[in-house]
Amino acid sequence: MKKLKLIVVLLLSVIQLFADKKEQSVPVPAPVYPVPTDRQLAWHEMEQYAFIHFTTNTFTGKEWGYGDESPEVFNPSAIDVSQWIKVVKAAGLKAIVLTCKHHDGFCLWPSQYTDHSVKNSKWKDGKGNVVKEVADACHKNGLKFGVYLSPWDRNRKDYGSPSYIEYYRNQLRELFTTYGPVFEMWFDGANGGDGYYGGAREKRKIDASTYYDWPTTLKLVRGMEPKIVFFSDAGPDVRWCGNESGIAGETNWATINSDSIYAGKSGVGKLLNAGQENGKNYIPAEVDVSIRPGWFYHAEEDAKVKTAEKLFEIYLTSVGRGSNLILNIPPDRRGLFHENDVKALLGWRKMIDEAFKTNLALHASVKSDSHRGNSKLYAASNVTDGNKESYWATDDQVTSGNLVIDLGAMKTVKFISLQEYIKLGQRVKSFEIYTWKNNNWVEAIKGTTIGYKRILKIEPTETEKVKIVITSSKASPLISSIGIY
Ligand code: FUL
Repeated sequence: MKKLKLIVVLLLSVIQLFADKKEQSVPVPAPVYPVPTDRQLAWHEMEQYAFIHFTTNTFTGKEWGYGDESPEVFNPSAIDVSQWIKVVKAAGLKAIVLTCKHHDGFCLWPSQYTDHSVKNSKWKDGKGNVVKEVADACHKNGLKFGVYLSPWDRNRKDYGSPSYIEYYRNQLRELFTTYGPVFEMWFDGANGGDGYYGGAREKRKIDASTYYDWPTTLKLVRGMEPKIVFFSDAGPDVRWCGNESGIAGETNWATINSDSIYAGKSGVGKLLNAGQENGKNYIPAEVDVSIRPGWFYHAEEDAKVKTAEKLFEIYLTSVGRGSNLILNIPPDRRGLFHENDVKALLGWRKMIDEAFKTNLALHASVKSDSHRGNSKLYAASNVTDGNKESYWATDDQVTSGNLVIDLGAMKTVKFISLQEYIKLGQRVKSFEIYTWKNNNWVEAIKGTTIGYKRILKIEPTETEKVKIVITSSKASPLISSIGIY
């Protein structure tokens, strides 16, 4: 009897061994190039962070300082960076990108390369340093820190000539060796032409495609900060989404041909917004938008702060479309986030928390019409297992398929989130979502791209089952997660 038991156990183990071998022999899907770099993947996972616009404009009421503002005007009466940090964290934002220098050329740190900085302001008798305060506070409080250093400088006498490029690079050296680590560098493509320029008061035109010699500058910064992501209209790591209203493309490819764009090029808004299905470079879009009409604080806009509801809409058209959201919150003349902004931000956070509190799909049972090599490595259950490294996949050549998620009981569904396993490239070109109603599949919504993340808002629906149909894909679709809320 004992012997028989042993033989059965042995036999079962051998069968299991063969089954495991067979599973492992199913090849991993080949990547669909281009694929994201590790630093882009880490960037995707941040999803949302704060932008902070602060300079002499806050005190002069301008949006674009001419460059002739006296540094003395910069004088916040009650600056408290710890309030910024507290609110940013409470709002669920993961970092702060600070305008260390905007187009007016005024530096928020006492740069050794110019007198046009905090060192000649009244604030703290010229001993203050906003960049240091913000960078230190971010690093101490688990937030990442990012640098915005305007390439266009309306204060500098030599703007437009080669020596200005040296000045700009010196400042980058200064910032990156003193206030790092820096997760993102924001290169603004804006270049309005006219300015003070050391007293010249004229219009200067530069050739944005060549003047800055970006490759050399990026190499310099990358040498100091290897993991940094560079934002500009053209990337190379992260591209502009083509507008400042908080709206990534409904079709949003992270892929684009970067040789057709450069920072400051006009007329490419639509291209940047949608990306290109067959683009040769992986450059996902970042959505920059301000909580107020302007980028800088103006008291007359206190009643025009975006509402929590508007911010929630923006969340859906940015993070919900596979982009990252960089939300600008400009400190006021005290050097504080205004009460109205704080209220809107906290209200917004509450709305996000409530909407996405319970993922009804987590560990729910899922069936697919097929899965890769019949291997459980690629089974449908991977989309609800809460593990971002596992995914459902089809056989090569199978570029459509469906997944049915059984919620186990009637539930009210309002949002559905989808994520592709983008490490192997963005693939899905179109999809449809259905809910089960009166013994029928009823279309709830359809869409085009998914990418890192897609969040769909549907009419609140009572249902027991949800079906996701991938209708077309560049190759075998790889879905790592489905959330139902
Ligand atoms: C634009 C700038 O001109 C605005 O002032 C602001 O900094 C925004 C984020 O980018 O191009």
